[in-house]
Amino acid sequence: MGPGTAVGDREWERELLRGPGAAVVGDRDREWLLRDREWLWGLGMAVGTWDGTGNGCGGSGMAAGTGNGCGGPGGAGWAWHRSGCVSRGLRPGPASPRCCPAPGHSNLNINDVLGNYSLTLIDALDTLAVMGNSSEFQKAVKLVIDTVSFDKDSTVQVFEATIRVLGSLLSAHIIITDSKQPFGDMTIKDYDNELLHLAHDLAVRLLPAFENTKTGIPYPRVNLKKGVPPDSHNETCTAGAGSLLVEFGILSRLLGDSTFEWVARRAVKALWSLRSNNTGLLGNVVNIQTGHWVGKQSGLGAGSDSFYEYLLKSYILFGEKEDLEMFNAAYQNIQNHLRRGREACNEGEGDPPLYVNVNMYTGQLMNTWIDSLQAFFPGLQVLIGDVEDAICLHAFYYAIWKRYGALPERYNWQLQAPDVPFYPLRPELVESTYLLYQATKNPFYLHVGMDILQSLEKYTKAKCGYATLHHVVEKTKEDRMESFFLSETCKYLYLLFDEENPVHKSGNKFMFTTEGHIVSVDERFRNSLWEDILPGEEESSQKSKPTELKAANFSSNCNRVPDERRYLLPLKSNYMRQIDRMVGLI
Ligand code: DMJ
Repeated sequence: MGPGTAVGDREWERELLRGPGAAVVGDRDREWLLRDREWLWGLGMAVGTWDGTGNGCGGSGMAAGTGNGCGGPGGAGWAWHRSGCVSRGLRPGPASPRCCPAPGHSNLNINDVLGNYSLTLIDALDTLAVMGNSSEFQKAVKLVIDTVSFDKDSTVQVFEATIRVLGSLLSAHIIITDSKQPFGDMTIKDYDNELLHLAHDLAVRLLPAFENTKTGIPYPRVNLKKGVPPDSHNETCTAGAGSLLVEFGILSRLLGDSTFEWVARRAVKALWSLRSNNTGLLGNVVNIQTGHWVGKQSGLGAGSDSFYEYLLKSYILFGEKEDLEMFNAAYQNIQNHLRRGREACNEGEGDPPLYVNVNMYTGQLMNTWIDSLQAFFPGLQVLIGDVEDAICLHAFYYAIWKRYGALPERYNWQLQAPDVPFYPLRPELVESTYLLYQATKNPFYLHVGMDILQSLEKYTKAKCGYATLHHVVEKTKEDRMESFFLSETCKYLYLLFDEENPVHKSGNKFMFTTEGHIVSVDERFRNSLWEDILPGEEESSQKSKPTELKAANFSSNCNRVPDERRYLLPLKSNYMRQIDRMVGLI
């Protein structure tokens, strides 16, 4: 029987279903899976019970420590709050909660991501709403209002503070003030826009990063009290500097103050103007004063990922035509220079399509690894309707997941081995899985989600939460749970299985920020109140209807996925096997 025939696919599918972790496909299985949402609730409770009244942090997959032995009385989440060691990130082990190092501490990885401003609590707010848990949402919001202050001698990354903190505050504010209340009653008694004020305060503290830079590209770090540290270096990455527009734009439009959107947009345009004349590609590290590319690697992973994502998402939200034009050009250049392998995902000869890292000026291969971060790209492709291509790249990452039960931070496709072996509970593969399921409704993606979920349970579950895998082969753990585990990984997993969720059923249109924060695609974000007062910007503020969204070189959209493909594997079995071979699975 020839590979790729319908019957071949079905056989392979059955084989797949007999394999370990196979549980889904077919209505009965799906029912069972949906019943298992209770388990997901447990996972969701990783963000719940902020007052520490829960019993035992391990029960029902509960994380963030709500019981004894997890960072003091009431568990880590509570202990942070009471001990003055207000949460920066989470330590899922039964040790004391992670405290922020002293200001100026050299451990940048901890210091300037965690920020000493209740990062995990804030980042998880809208996850509670999406899960319909109004009491915990209201409790968490009040805790933020009562305890969080940004008036701190704390040096933070502008990018991380924007996507994790600013984005979450704005998202929660929008949910609270939405007159339709799609997630149930998420209103807060006597709410006086406190979250919006907090967001504003934080953004003002980030603004110094955009001053004294000759290109308009911001400094990567800023001290919340003192501005840009005197010893700041002048190099930043493309994603860090160029993915601020969604949050800054929302803030500007809610406040009617163009400043924030203006600086973020200026940074995007500055980066865009530095693309190579030859390939149209951008590098990954740039000098903010000279505009010279320090990192000439062009790829879709670390240092670049969300730059592309935000070109498209800014357009979806604000309808500014120039954002779509930049995105379309960037997408075309990516296809021309980064994509390797056969032309079509699901037909023809040759290696499976893969997006590699190249020199931005020549388009020549720079290395043979791919980042786990790049697994977001199929999700982005879904948003523009390039579902066919998305299926292939997603399948590649899923094969890596199957091999290790996690995604190594960097995987070397030539050596078929991890180059950087840790897995910090990143969401990108789940995110793409969720979006592909929404686009295709193919139960295969429920199977993938279940597989991911079971691996998380098996390898990363710790006493007080879910732990970073230090090594995906050895399965050793680190006492660290990144805040994006709650804001993204849990949220996308939950939504994947919750078909009735208001996100899917309320009739509202929602978009996810790069940190997974939910924002309604709302007419009010399409009106910039300052248009009249900024003459000469008419061109850039041209609006286009969402229906005009059409990316360059897209080969399909979700309506074009033929019916039979919805019930078979999304990718022909011979191609699936080819990918499995490529990652050393078979
Ligand atoms: C998140 O903070 C965001 O998704 C960001 O865009 C990339 N990295 C992490 C998750 O891996």
